[in-house]
Amino acid sequence: MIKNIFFLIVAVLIALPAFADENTGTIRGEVKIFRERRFADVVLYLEDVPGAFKPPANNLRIDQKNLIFIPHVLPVLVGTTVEFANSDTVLHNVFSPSKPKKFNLGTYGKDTIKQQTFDKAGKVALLCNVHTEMSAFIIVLSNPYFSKTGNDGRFTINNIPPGQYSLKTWHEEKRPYQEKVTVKAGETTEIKIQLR
Ligand SMILES: [Cu+2]
Repeated sequence: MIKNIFFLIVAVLIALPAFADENTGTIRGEVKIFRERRFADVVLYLEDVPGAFKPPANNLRIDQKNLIFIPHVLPVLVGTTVEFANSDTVLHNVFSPSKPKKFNLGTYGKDTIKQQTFDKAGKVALLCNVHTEMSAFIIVLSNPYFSKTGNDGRFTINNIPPGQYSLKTWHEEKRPYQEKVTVKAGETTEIKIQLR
């Protein structure tokens, strides 16, 4: 009996994404960067998707470990709160001079967590005034249809309402790229991009 219930739950969980996809579409693809071997940390996002979007109930987190912000790039929806942890034994000071969110969390040590809400879209550069080599970026976006590449350059944006959108890229060094993309219900649109 318990075994049957277990299999039923597993079956429902497997079927769920299929149901969710029925009325929405997916954009999947690959980003390559000219003359690079690592294709990580490219943010892909859709512009002008109508609707009101709630930020995630749970905070996201950026850690500071071995004098590095992890992750180096974090795309978030407008209104998202990000926690800044310090896993190092040295003090860090997180601040940003960027227009969408100027802030300074002060200098703090191990196992202290401070937080900041990002309420305006745009690029927020993170710095540490103890370690000038430390840097990271929070890309604040106006809708939840975004993704970030892994080292292999692959990305997926799920559950997109059908329509025509501009798919845009952000990368800390490369010029932005954009392309018109048509999203159809129940279908996956494949995209290949090369950044220069
Ligand atoms: Cu630091």
